[in-house]
Amino acid sequence: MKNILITGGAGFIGSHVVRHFVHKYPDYKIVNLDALTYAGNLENLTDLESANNYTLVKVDINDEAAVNAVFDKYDITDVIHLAAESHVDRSITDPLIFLRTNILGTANLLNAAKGKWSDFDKHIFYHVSTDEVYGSLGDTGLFEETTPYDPRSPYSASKASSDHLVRAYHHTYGMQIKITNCSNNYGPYQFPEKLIPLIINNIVLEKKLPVYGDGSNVRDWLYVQDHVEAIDLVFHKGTNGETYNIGGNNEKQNLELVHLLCDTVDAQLGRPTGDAKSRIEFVTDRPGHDKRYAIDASKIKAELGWEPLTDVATGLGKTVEWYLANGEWLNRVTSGDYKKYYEVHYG
Ligand code: NAD
Ligand code: TDX
Repeated sequence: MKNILITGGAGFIGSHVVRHFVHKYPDYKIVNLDALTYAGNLENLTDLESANNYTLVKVDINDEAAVNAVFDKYDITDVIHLAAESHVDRSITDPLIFLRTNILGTANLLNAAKGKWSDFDKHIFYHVSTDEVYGSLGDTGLFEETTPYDPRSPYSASKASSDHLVRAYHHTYGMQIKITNCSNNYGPYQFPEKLIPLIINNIVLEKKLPVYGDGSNVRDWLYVQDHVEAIDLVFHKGTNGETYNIGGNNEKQNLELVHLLCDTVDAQLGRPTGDAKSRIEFVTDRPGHDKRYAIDASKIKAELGWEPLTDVATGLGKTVEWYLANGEWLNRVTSGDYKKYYEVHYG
């Protein structure tokens, strides 16, 4: 019997992970622990409200008593930890909340698990992390699991710290842990502070399309469902104590990606080709902007048989379709605080 605590399950990736586990494993009880910050949205999960193997608890991972109470009440057997502050730009203007949630919050969860679990062989603490912990690549090379950590933003430094803490609980206390470091995800339900949904939203609204610097920075894009399949595999079959890199094999310069998005949205909206592209604006670069991320995902392929299945053209097509069909979701998440954030960040 598994009672799995999924943290951050009301966010972008978390909601896909929760939905996947609730549907695919009816024998598991899934407890979604989420503080419902600006990035957490119950609307991402309305289809699960009637599922009888699913519960949501609104709890902050920093709240020691509340987290312990959840472990006790639901007899938590395993953790898949996604809750985090996740946006690099926000970490540059307000680092402390990233340290609190991503480092101290992770330590708090680890402590709760350590206090509750008597036989570590029977329980898994799975930590979902990012490729940004490895730093920034030049024109060549790939991040491997053995690449030394070199985080360069407050966000990536906080995620690197949390990775180290999870490994420390494995080595010091013998906790069974798994870590994955994944490249940039995209797909439905992503909050429109991140590049892809922000650009889609701005194209729809005929606003400027802000590209940092000269648009030559490279990211490796992965469709979120491919990430979810990897998490499922690593959770069930990954080796205790190991790290696996996950990547999309889809490197794109930001400008090239924005061009693709412009063409895709224009086509789906029946606007003339070139309409959106005319609104691209090169804006002040992100401080410390990592140049290039690219992943060597050969370990997870060799050990667990995982490969990304969705190419960028297909994934972007599906993503744009989803955002255009869910205009009300987009309107609601971009009202209120988002307007203030946008004004301060983009002027
Ligand atoms: P997100 O910002 O969309 O969602 C984060 C979720 O965590 C939200 O539901 C939020 O309410 C919740 N949360 C935040 N602070 C909390 C707290 N103190 N207590 C409880 N819940 C809290 O993030 P995402 O993009 O879905 O990323 C999920 C995880 O995956 C993060 O750990 C992130 O570092 C990692 N990751 C993301 C990407 C990506 O491209 N988005 C890539 C690799 C790894
Ligand atoms: O308005 C923008 N203009 C722009 O040019 C925004 C928001 C971003 N960018 C650039 C910066 C990056 O090079 O686009 C690229 C992608 O930016 P984000 O969507 O902010 O993602 P990134 O900073 O690469 O980090 C993401 O991937 C790794 C997630 O936010 C992290 O949570 C994850 O760990």
